[in-house]
Amino acid sequence: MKDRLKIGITCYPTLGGSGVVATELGKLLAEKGHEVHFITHSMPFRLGKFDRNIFYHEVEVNDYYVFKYPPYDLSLASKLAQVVKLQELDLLHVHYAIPHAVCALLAKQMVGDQLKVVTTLHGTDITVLAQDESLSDLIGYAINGSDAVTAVSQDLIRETRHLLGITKEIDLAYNFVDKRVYYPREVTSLRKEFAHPDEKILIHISNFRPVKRVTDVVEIFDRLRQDVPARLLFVGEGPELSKVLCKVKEKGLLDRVTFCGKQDDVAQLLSLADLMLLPSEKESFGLVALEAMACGVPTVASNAGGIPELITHGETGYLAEIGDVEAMAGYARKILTDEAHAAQLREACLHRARYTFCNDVITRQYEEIYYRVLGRP
Ligand code: GMT
Repeated sequence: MKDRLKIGITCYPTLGGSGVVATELGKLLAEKGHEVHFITHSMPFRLGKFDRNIFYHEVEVNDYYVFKYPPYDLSLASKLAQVVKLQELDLLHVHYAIPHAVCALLAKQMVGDQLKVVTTLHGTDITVLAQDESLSDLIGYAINGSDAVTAVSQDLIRETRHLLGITKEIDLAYNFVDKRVYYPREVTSLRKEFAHPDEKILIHISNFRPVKRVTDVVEIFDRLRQDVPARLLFVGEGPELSKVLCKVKEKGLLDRVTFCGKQDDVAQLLSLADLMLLPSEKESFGLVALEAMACGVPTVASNAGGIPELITHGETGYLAEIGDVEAMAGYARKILTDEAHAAQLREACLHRARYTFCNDVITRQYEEIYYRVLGRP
């Protein structure tokens, strides 16, 4: 190993894919011998067991009566500066431009230029927030001020350039899965609890935000189950849950659909499934589809954002235009009624997840970026 680095990581510790990627990356870096300090408002939910190279520093928000709104961003910036000084960190790797990169730049001004800031863009900061004129300049400032910027897909890099006019170099660092966690699990007896032997299992995992178009999942399933005996598992919860539940009831599908709520051991559930559905409106990458892929499960998804960089049409799943539930149901039928084709897809999924989006490759890529910004190539 080159120099052992001292790295601070800030992310939304409890939020979906970005929190998962940031936490898993931190754990892998620690395993490689680096010292990793998570600086977040609560304990990252995937942090898991004790590791002597991992530290957690909680950001506490001051709520003095003079503040109309508790200033989380200032508390974070000041905590970042404090931890950097106390622990002599080399760099901060922050996930999301707003507010994390802005706070990291403030901390850098407080402690000095030797501190380097690496910012990873995950999507929402660009595809949603950058469209808001009151925030776009600030996002541009955060990106231009960072010592390195990474994005999770080519599509996100394109969008960042297009929406914000950014010319700075942006490194592509795809999301990854830990192959020791995401692999096809032995679930023969568990499967019996969810479906009869002749039934197929479909799965959808998300935070049920409108952008996920979860009602399309119900539409696809409704079309499919007319001729394919199947069950549908929903994992996760969020603002559209009631709407989805209403649609399930309206279609008379209650006895075919299981709402699993939020779950931790996603690899176990994915291993039960024959197919994942991801009909999102926007998706800068689609980490859940990669997690499914690593468990040997193909995805039928929308041709949106970075999804085509992950899913190869006809090889590791199928893509259809956003909202085309008819086409998506057709692709699902094609996979679920042709055992030989399903087996081919499964093999291709396992191979692609293992070799292209593998934890070792992507972790090394981040390390190279760290050494580069620190001038230690
Ligand atoms: O998808 C979400 O609503 C959560 C969001 C997040 O911040 O975790 O996900 C974004 O980042 C993930 C990790 O890089 C990507 O896999 C998701 O595609 C991306 N979501 C969107 O672009 C909508």
